[in-house]
Amino acid sequence: MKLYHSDTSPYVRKVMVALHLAGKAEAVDLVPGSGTPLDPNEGTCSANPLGKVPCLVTDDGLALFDSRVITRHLDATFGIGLYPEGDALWPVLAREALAEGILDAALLVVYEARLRPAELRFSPWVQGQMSKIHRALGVLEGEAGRFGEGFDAGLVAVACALGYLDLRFADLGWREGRPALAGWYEGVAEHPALVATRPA
Ligand SMILES: N[C@@H](CCC(=O)N[C@@H](CS)C(=O)NCC(=O)O)C(=O)O
Repeated sequence: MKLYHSDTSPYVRKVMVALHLAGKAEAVDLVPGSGTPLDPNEGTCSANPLGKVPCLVTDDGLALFDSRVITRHLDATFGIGLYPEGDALWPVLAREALAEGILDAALLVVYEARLRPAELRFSPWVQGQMSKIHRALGVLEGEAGRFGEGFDAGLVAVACALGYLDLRFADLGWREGRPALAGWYEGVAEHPALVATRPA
């Protein structure tokens, strides 16, 4: 397996967490694949026309993206248990999508600041993205008391989203007014799979 990778991508981190949980982190070749819409990575584009990491190329040469497709593939291949059977699947997928939405909004804000020329920036649009993040965090705060000890794909995604907020939005203070979510994250952040994938 080959994984187009970036050390700081929270989407890649979800995949790496799944690989660690599967005990397969060593079975994958990590290929540096960072790029942006303005400066796409050639290697990543050769496997994923969207030019985004993560992209997993299986031993059979199948290129898989995006992160949710990859984690699902890893779960099916290695029996990690991230995606439950039956009706229990839907809340997990919904939470995974919610966390992904936090990441999508956060990444757009990061790109806006890094890539868009200052004179073209539109702050209400950025505020709209930040509002998405706050609303989603509010929902997660209401649910965090029921997260429990284990991991599923939704909780892996939430942990990676919160880790990304710590990395790129340290001033946001997402823990303020969200004690249940903060308490859950404090414990889960010490899980070996999260420690091993913590962005430098
Ligand atoms: N929905 C995708 C998002 C992946 C994504 O946006 N990755 C970023 C790095 S954090 C990227 O490669 N961006 C390059 C680009 O947008 O051109 C997934 O879940 O894998």
